[in-house]
Amino acid sequence: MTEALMQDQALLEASHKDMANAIRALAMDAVQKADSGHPGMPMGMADVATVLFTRFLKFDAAHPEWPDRDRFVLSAGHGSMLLYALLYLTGYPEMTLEELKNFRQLHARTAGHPEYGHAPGIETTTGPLGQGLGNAVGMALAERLLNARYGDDIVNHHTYCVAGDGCLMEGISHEAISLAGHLKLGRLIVLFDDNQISIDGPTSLSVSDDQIERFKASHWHTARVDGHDPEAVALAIENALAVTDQPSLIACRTVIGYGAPTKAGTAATHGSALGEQEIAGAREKLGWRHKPFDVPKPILAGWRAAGARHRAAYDSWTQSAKRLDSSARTHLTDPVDDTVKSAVVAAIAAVKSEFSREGAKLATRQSSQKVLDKLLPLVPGLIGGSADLTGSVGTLTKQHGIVKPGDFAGNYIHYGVREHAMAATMNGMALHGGIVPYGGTFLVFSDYCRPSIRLSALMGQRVIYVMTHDSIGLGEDGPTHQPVEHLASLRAMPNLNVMRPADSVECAECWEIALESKNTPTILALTRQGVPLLRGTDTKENLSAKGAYVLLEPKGGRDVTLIGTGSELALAVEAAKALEGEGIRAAVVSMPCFELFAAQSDAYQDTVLGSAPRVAVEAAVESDWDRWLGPNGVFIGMRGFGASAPAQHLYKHFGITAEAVAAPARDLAAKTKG
Ligand SMILES: Cc1ncc(C[n+]2csc(CCOP(=O)(O)OP(=O)(O)O)c2C)c(N)n1
Repeated sequence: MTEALMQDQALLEASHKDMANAIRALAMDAVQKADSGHPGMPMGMADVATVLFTRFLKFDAAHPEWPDRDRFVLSAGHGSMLLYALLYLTGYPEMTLEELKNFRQLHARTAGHPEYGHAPGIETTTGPLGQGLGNAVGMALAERLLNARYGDDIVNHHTYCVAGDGCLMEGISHEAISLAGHLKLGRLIVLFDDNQISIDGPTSLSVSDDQIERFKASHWHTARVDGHDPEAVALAIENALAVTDQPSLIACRTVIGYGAPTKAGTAATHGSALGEQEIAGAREKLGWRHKPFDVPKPILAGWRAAGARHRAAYDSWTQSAKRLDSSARTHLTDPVDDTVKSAVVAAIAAVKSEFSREGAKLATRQSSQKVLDKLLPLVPGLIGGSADLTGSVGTLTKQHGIVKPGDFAGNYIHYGVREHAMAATMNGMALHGGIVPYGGTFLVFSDYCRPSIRLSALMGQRVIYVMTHDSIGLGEDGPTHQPVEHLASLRAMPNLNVMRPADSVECAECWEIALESKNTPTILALTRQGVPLLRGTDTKENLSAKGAYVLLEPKGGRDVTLIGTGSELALAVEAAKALEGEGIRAAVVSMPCFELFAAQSDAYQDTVLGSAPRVAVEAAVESDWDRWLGPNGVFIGMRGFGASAPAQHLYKHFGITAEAVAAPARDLAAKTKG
């Protein structure tokens, strides 16, 4: 018998019931051993997952990196044992039985919630409910975008997402569902674990939405099935696959903790170990008479056969991919390879010297648009968009084509007023591979994206957030629109580069860094108002890449160092000039990115900051500026919310002026001198 025939045979011989029970048993056992975790959801969804993984999901456990695999997203991330059990059973080499036994332990691949990068097969980090659903929309969108570019031979897969009541209660679900329906993402299939239980008890305590009607209203294909009837589930998936111009929702009515003799169907199974007695009862009830973590050979063989079902499809895909030219093949997984990188470096150098030659006063949002115009033809995977602020944030260029419902040839997405889903969708696109997503909104609305920004950072994804109107400098729209605490709160997030360029040259440099930061997302905090060009010379090196650098060094040593970011760097320069007239030697340091500066050597930091007393200026709250200011430093910035007025009046009103910078600098310099 050939290997393929033997596998078919093994899959045929293992019964659906045994295979699903293997998931249930592993989930019960791992949670019991860890004495923490969520057994109810995996036990309830075991039948649905078994049908999906043994009959539909296109994957090859031996080649988890296959770009044309179907994506499986466990949005209900607390049910992580469902995913870990599936990865082990189907034979992903890195998900061993040992890992399951170490569930939730330090350094195990089996973290409490699935973490991207811990093991192949974990397509995204989930746990904050609803995020996975947003990621799945992004993956389904990425698939269509790449399909439009590469064709069916190369990109032709589906995205499946398991979401629970919690995911669908979250606000992000509304945005994500609505966007997916609008764009006609027919390759997206959501399997809703409709068990009517969440932590507090029955969902009737808090929600009475008709989910089917809700999805229908957003133009989804919908179905309702008994989630414990494998044939009904299979038929529903088949029907969903046949619908190509609408995403599909399959509401699977399940029993949480299915098989647990006294706790099934109750919130008691949601988030804690079942206990030895209940587990013994469940083994009895399910007819699973095997020891903890023991999956009998024929059942495991059935599962392993499922993990290898698509080997021939994988092989034939590899043949097709060989026919691609080598750069197209690389860009499928690495959209900023060395060739693209050197083209970007050259383009940025050119645009920087253009900016410095022209010397124009430009808002950094405008400079950003000009930079994008140059970058777009060079980075085929660059996909832009904005949350209904396209004209204001400068994310669209003449080079763009618009992505339309069912038409994915374009490279610009009108996300609508859906900041949260925009961010989660961008995470999904970046995770899918082949795409570098960027999206724009006002910096103040980073709050509306924050849970997803946090996941971009945690997962180390190259997602670029173009966030404009970055201070009181936006003027008349007033304090609701003026970020004051946002820079500080974003800077507090690990693995996020918060970049606030001071002029068009720095703006170009920040774009270059953002594109090269493969494992770090970027916030580009950009101005609404025009800012003067400060880097008229010295444009060759990417000075922003070190996070901070000396813009002006006075002759004969420093009496004081003035540090500025973004639009306020010009105030520092103006103050330095005024001080120079008084015989005070002030250096000016530009600090577009705290995080990159913090990563420099002590020696470099010391050279930039110097030993003279320091004054920093930024139209935002002080927060952790003291790390750069030293013991006697002075901060000039905001102390509370802004106000509605023309920008120049606001700067004066809040005391953020060149004179306000010069005054303490004068005092500090006098103390040093005296
Ligand atoms: C954004 C967010 N809020 C709250 C939680 C905490 N939490 C984890 S699971 C859960 C209930 C989810 O209910 P459901 O989706 O029905 O899962 P099931 O009880 O069926 O396992 C909650 C509130 C979370 N993980 N994420």
